[in-house]
Amino acid sequence: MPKPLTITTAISYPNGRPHIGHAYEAIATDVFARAARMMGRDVFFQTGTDEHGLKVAQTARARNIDPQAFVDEMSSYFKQMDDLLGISYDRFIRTSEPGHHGASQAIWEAMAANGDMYTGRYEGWYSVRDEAFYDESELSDGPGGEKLSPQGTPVEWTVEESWFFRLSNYQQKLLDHYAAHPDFIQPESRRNEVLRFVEAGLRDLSVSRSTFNWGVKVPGAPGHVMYVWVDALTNYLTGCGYPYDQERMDRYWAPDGDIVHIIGKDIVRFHAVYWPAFLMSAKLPLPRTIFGHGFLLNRGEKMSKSLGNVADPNELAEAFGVDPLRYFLLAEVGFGNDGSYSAEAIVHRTNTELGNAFGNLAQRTLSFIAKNLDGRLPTPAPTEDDTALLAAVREAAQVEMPRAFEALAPHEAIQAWLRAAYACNAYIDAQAPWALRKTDPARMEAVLATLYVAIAELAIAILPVIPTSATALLDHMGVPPEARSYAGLASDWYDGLLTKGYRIEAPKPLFPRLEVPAETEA
Ligand code: ME8
Repeated sequence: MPKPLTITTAISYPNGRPHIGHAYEAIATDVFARAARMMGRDVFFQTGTDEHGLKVAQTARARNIDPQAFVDEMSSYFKQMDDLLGISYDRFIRTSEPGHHGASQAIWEAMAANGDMYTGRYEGWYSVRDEAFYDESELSDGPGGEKLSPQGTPVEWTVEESWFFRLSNYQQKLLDHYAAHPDFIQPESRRNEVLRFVEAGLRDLSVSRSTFNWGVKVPGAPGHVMYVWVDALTNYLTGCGYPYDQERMDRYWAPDGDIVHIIGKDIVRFHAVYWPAFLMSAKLPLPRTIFGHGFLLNRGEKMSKSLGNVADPNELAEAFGVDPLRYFLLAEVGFGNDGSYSAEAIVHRTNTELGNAFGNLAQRTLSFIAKNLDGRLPTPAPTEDDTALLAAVREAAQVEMPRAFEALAPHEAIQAWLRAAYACNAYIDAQAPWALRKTDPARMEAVLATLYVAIAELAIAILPVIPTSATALLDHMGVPPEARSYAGLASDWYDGLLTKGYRIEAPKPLFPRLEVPAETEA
């Protein structure tokens, strides 16, 4: 049996509405979770909202709302977005849940028991927008001479009583871990950044705040709440049962477990430096991989609220459809790189790839079977051309695609899928079944049966990316649920894919042609 997989997104700050970057991360992680389930794995997929900290507290105060009431409302927009986009999370966690407070206090106490916590006075730079402390040497000067963080956000000089975590004790242990586990930080560029940062030396980390109270209380230290990243990172453990449910921990957070965090490139330091140090200190297992994906830019410009170009994922899904949006985001951008999106690019890719290369292929083939074979699938004697096509499709659908999803390379999976779809198009043009109808009906049957199998396999293999449309197609084709996995396909080309006695009818178009909405035209 393959190991269980624990896979997570970052948890989002609910201080504003979700944007396309949040949607991108949720969709990519959902695709990995769905693909792993189709490989027969026991998957725990968690996402949620990161509700404490100064940023959320300040936004609530500015709106004159109690922080809890504020996050109750804002968190619901993230959950709604996930549900709209078909995100198959097993748990949507909110860090204001009481169980999460308990888990954060438990890891704090475990770190304290290890001798890693002490009190002191913090004096230094803090960015509320990043919820991050920065060293003077990391800052740059803004246009007005103000200090800016490496992310370009404003920083303020902060002085307060605080608890510290002995991060400096973990420098060598972290470097050893990175060396022994080359896959721990991905992609390579992110790994190099982290190595440089840790090699330069680690200072102890301020891990509590005493000037506001919107957070998890530090055990035994009245007036202190935890630095938001301590409780935020602990969300991953909370969902796995820590510290109350050891059986669940053994299943989803085991010492040799397969734990993957999918996050954006701006928060790799927290996940690849602080988090493993906290876990080592608390004597808990480490994740296998931290993957820092790239940023999505609106036509190449960084999105920000002040630029007024934060695309609402709900609006994009409504304009173009959920599956085209999911497909576009993963096909367009090599996972790990930055990418940009525009209405024109979404429309173009949907029409050419989903519509022409795959949708029309399915439409033509199934209509032909409905019309000329009375909806029945024959069991033909395949020729070399047929087996060559099916071998190519099967290699893509059953070998390359699951392998690429496992390697967190969804764009490679989609490329393999598209190559196979183009091979099917070349095959249908070369075999010309419409001409065979009169000249060689037996051969026509073989061609149609071959195409049926190829399309079914391609629809199964792309299920993680476009679950709604691929499911609709498979239902229409009469492909039984047990065949819809990377493991469960029939060994014989023509057997097992069609439910016995099922009659195929002409389908409706799978991917209606999209137009660029008028207001976004240049
Ligand atoms: O960082 N493109 O929350 P967040 C792609 N609460 N991804 C983007 C993006 C963009 N334009 N903008 C943001 C936080 N992201 C913390 C995480 S985890 C224990 C705590 C990604 O709401 C970002 O990199 O600012 C992060 O992975 C996620 O969206 C949530 O960002």
